[in-house]
Amino acid sequence: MSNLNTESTKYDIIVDSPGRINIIGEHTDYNNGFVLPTAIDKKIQFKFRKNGTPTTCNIHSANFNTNFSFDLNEVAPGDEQWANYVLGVIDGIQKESDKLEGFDFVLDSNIPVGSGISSSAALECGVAFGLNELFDLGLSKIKMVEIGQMAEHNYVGTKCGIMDQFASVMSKEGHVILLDCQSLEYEYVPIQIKPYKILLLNTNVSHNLADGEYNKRRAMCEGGVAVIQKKYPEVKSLRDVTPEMLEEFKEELDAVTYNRCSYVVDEKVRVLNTVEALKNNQLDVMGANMYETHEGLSKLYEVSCPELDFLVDFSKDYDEVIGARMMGGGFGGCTINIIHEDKAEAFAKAASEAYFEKFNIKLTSFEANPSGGTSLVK
Ligand code: GAF
Repeated sequence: MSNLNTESTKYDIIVDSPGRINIIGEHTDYNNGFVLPTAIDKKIQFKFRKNGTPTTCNIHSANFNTNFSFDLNEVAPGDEQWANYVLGVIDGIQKESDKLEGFDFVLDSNIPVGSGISSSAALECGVAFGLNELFDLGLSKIKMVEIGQMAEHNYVGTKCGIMDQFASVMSKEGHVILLDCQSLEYEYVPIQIKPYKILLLNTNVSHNLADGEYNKRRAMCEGGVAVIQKKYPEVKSLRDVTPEMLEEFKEELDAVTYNRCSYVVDEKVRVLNTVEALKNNQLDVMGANMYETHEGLSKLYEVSCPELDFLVDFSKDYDEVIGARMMGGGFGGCTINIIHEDKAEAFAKAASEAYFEKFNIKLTSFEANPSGGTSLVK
């Protein structure tokens, strides 16, 4: 373990595992709806090697400058949160295969943690992908995606949907993925938006109610479905509910549950509409839908925060921004902005100044380029 992180150490394989953005379709994945994500050019790089022991594993995070060791026979959630993502993946792999032996890996990331571009899925999927290669486990890509998702449920406690892990593993450069989270059927849609580009503004806040509130949103949606099912037993999730059907339950559902369900039901329509717009190069329609999504996430689903709302409102004064919204689980992280390439720098600078003046927090910004999924570098 002593030389785990030195340049001279020999590694067997190198894996890149990316973070993701999502054009539209937020909080729809666990409601069996549609999403439109892609991996981006921000990633975690892993170097793996077998260490010749039967069960000892050592990992090193260059970002946290921390080591963590464990035994393959004693895998369980612990106090070290970042390691739990890894341990959850090991647990999932061991349910599928008995071929794991002792290994070491180091990881180095340029994904800003807590920015809503899913460094956690990149971590889970990179570990699953790397160990699959290292030990020739024969796991399919979908199996790795599912193992990553279950690690988050069982070892971290977030009952997430499948979008982040799917995007991290399955993405294709220059495309977004229209994913049906019910059937897992998907379509690669080219994202040709020149002269516009995708700019992320990172609030650099991460309000810590995120995990508990996320699980509460999911439970509320399921509660709404349970009520609707009494009249419509064929409804299995909010995916199956139309706006007209939901309207029938306006009195019966409490106002908060009704609002949550209403956002999800409308978002399904917006995603499909946005895909058509993208295919027909109607970027103004795509942008308008993104603003509507933000409104729904902020007022009905209540997963935004003052910092995100401020940045989205700020963008509305700029004609060069055709769409903006909060992205990911919410309560902090980034806004995604579709902006004319000639104006991106000036807009980011103005947003940064206004944001600092309002919140006394430094805004960071970066361009996001749709990229390929988890891959073997060597
Ligand atoms: C988080 C979750 F991990 C995803 O599954 C998804 O629900 C997203 O929030 C909201 O769309 O990133």
